[in-house]
Amino acid sequence: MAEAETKSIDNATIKMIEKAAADGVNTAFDRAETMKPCPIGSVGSCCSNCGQGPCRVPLPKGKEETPEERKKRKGVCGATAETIAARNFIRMIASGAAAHSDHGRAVAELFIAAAKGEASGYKITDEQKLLQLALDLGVKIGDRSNNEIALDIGQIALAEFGRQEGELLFLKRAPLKRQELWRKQGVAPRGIDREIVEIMHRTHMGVDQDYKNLLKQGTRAALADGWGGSMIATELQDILFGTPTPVLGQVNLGVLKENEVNLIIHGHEPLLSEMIVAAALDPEMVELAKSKGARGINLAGMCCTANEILMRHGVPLAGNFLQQELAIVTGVVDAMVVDVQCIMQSLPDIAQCYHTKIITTSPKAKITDAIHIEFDEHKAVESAKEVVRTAIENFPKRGKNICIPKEKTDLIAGFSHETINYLLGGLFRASYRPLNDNIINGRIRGVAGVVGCNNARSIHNEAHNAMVKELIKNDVLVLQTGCSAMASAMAGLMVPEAAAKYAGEGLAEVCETVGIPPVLHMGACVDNSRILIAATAMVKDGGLGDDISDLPVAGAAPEWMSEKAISIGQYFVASGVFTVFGVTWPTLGSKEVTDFLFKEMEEIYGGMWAFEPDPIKAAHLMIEHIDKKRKALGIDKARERILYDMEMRRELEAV
Ligand code: XCC
Repeated sequence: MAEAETKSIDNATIKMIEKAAADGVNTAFDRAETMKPCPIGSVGSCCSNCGQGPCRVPLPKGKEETPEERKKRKGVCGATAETIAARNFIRMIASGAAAHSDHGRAVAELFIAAAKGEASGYKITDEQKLLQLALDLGVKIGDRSNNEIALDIGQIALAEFGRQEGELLFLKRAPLKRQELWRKQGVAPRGIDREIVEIMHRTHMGVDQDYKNLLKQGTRAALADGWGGSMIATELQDILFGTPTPVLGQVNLGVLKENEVNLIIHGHEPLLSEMIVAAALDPEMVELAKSKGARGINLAGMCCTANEILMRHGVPLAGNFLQQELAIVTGVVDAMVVDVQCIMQSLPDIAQCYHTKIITTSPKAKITDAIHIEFDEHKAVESAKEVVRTAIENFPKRGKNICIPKEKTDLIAGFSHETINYLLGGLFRASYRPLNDNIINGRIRGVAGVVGCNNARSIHNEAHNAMVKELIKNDVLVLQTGCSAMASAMAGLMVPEAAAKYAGEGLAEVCETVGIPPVLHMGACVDNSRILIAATAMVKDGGLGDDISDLPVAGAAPEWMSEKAISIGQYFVASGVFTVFGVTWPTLGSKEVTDFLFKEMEEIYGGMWAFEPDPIKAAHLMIEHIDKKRKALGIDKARERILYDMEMRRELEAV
């Protein structure tokens, strides 16, 4: 097996890793070989929170640790392995929640500017969702204009970030039992920023030194992400840019075009990318491209921005996290424009070997050696045109060393909560009833959310594909976001035909009846909030218990790497979902902290974490959990009976 084939299961990726090697270009795949993870830091046992350290608390020698040995495992200040692991873990949550929430804040600010008419190019697109949200938030509708209503909504949403007391408004969307549990546990978030700041305070040297108390604050901040910052981002983006509906798209590096200006939009916030989509369609820009010898302008997305513009405009996906450098290696990317999150600092270095211009746009995220074109939402159209123009002007500078892999796969995206509701029940009786009924009758065994990143420490896309295939084979409907969704799309799992090919009999039957793929693309990582809403809708529709923790559902991030994934996982667990992560687990340096997350959390929240790097084993942990919940609901018999009948039918046919 060639070396590149040990790094990805995707042919386009393998080809570009080989081309990078031939071109003398160093990528994350190479760096992952030379830069080994620190064995102490990777299990959460290194504390660098003060100037007396970093204190590296070694792992216990042997299985049973004596009290004497244990005493030696302390930092200079006396911090124990538990305190250090818990502090590190919740600092990851703080960072992840901050990233999602700052995204939500930017959307809220733009929403207000648009409502005031101060952000030209932006307008309310989904009126129905605007009015629904107004009802949810108690905003007066009457005969007020959309912009007046939107202004109130935007201000209420923005105030959630700085709220100091009470609790976040969207918590009320959760099942009642869950809300009560959060209140009883003291983890109902007061304000988004407040919970994140409090983590930074508590983890400062010499503050909170009880690992359970630290983890509790981690839970509170994570809930402020899922039911706060991320949910605000998703809701307001839908209203501004449109709630996603099914759309045909394509994925993989093969979407790049030799004869067109290729502009890749990479990052997370759709504020900029929406405008770039509009600017690329501008006849003036298309003419300019033609005047430079190009046939047109080809936009493609990378990472979560890709998911945002795919869902709303059908813009193709160039690839997921580990393909960002490789896109440049094709030699045909005229510009890559980035905003925030998951952007590798190596991009300008690699771009130097080709002709690509790397353009940063956010004052929060500059990269040395990149061009900076600051995105000003008040002059969004001009900013976007400048970016597109930069790509066009660079087109004639393309070299001869180009290679576009032929791989590209079709997918259907755009399965927002509203779309699933509609597809299942129709416009006038939209509901989750058919889903619940098919879970109860056993055709669908359960539902799994498979989300998250790629990680250069594991084989690109391998775990995503193996896990998702195993789940659908076992009649588990899969909901996806982020880079994980793109991995499944590349493997052809997001088209309706995938049901007959890969899904179990029961799931395939339901997918064929409704006309959906067995794996549903629900959007970017902030759109994990859509999964929370979908789970709540399942509870509210009845027949599957009265809380999310009663549902036969599970979550996973088999190739996670981002701190955002930890925040997402924690809010899923605290919302009652069994959640399994692959690759590595950041608290293994403390048995107590790990046991709390893996076991005790289930007693408190009904959901818990697990760590299993083998994706097939992890899928079976999820299936076991789903079956456990089916049993508790008393619907395990229905499934057994149906399978038995089908077996019998097959046997009869064979005779
Ligand atoms: Fe980043 Fe969101 Fe992870 Fe992909 S999945 S590597 S966080 S782009 Ni969000």
